[in-house]
Amino acid sequence: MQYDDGNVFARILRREIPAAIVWEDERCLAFRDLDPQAPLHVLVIPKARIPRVGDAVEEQRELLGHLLWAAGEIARLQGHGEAFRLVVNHGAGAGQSVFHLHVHLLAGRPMAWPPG
Ligand code: DGP
Repeated sequence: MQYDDGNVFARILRREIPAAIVWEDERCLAFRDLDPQAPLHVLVIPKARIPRVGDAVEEQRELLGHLLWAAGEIARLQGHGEAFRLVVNHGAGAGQSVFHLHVHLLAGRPMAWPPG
């Protein structure tokens, strides 16, 4: 899939629109979800232009791991290191609405299984 530079997370990365940022490093940015589904709901996004997780190329394998590592660090720093859930939606059919790869970090309430 082609990457669209006008998507809302690209605009957050360019600081064109505000976000409640909780983490930033050389490879990723994390900020609170506008429509939180749990007491802690953070989106971890790469700075690289990747529309969906399945669009990442082989050279970006380490970056994908970095996003998971950062999510775990954020959960711990936010006081939820013992229980959290990570979700990545790939494609509209799976619930993806913003086409810049993002990892949902959810914590602070019981999590049902299977997910909806
Ligand atoms: P998904 O459905 O997996 O593509 O998740 C997109 C998430 O992005 C959704 O939980 C709501 C969130 N979101 C959409 N627009 C904005 C925004 O402008 N700011 C922030 N912080 N979150 C947004």
